Amino acid sequence: MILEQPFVQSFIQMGTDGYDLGWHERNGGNLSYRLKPSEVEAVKSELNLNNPWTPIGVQVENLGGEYFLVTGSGRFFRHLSDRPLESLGFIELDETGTSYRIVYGFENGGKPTSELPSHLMNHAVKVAIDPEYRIIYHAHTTNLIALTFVLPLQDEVFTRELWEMATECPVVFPEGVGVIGWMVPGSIEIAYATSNKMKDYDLAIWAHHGTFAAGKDFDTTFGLMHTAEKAAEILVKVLSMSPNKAQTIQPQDFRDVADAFRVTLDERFLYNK
Ligand code: 2HA
Ligand code: ZN
Repeated sequence: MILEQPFVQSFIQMGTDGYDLGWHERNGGNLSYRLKPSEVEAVKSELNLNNPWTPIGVQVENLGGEYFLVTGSGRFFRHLSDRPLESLGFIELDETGTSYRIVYGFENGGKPTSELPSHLMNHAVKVAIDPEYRIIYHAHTTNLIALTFVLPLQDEVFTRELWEMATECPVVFPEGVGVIGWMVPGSIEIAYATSNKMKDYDLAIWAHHGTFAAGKDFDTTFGLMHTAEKAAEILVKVLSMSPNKAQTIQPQDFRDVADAFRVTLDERFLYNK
């Protein structure tokens, strides 16, 4: 039974955890997972391979023939665990990476997330960097969104401010975070802009909307989103108390953390204020 597969259970658990943290009001957010070949084999006999192909709107050549588990358009994360067959489904991409077809789930007239172009383009960029990447997660992270109204929408500023809020941040996301200005969600343009940031980062913030995280397994991808959002929550509290910090982590402190934890931090984030 497909729903009993461990990766499906982990997918549902991750979405439910995000819902419990308040990141998925109504139909907000979406999640996609690229199956391993062994997982495709394990579910293949239960798939329906007769549905029509639908254009994706973008070409993801290096994902041709891959299978994805995806949340449904207009569906609620709140119902991932009690109505999984309506809330999620599997898609297969054609060999050219231009079309997909539904092979399981999305019951009662469902279809994949409206952000499918962003998800697939992000997967395409990440697979080209490292084939171990499997997960793209979009959440309406309250505090990261709040910060897009008050901080300059620059990768350097968001990265540095989040790093300063928790010592573990530069260890958890040493490559930093990308930020893009407001754009129409679900569009091809936002898919290109997001995947462009994914060339450099595992986190991309959409101004006044939410956050994308990329990762290799469910725990680290969720943990990445959680860590960045927690840092943003601290920053919102700090800014609510005072526009100025009385003390903070300094550029040389970050270099010392980088040495101790053997990570590389780009000097462009360690500017003097
Ligand atoms: O699925 O989050 O960005 C609803 C959204 C669109
Ligand atoms: Zn969204």
